Amino acid sequence: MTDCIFCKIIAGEIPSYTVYEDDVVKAFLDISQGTPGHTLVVPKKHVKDLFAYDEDLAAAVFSRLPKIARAVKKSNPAIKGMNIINNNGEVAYQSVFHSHIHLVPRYTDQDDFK
Ligand code: DGP
Repeated sequence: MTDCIFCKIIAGEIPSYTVYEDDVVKAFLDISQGTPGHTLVVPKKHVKDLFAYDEDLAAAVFSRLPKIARAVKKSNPAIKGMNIINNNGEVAYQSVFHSHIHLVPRYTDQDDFK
């Protein structure tokens, strides 16, 4: 999709800090760090939201989460836990309409998590 910001990041037309990449997903740091290390896991195929996935793509994308979560956790020993967030639809706070999964590292139960 030509006017999709995440398609442009995947194509390398907009810079991002890549955490992980393979043939199915690209994971990169969120521009707005909820906590340090906040990462977005994005399917390379343009799908709008969860409702648009078929089973094969869902299996391929979501099965990669543990590996990427471990890589983020390993990058900083202070990370003690992680939230996985996936917003679908404007009413659910989705603002970029190319599906993505937020991995939000947690350091303490008092994190200033925006
Ligand atoms: P959501 O509200 O769930 O659709 O989250 C969209 C996220 O995308 C938001 O946390 C900020 C992030 N974001 C938007 N534009 C860019 C960008 O150009 N680069 C990066 N790295 N992240 C972006």
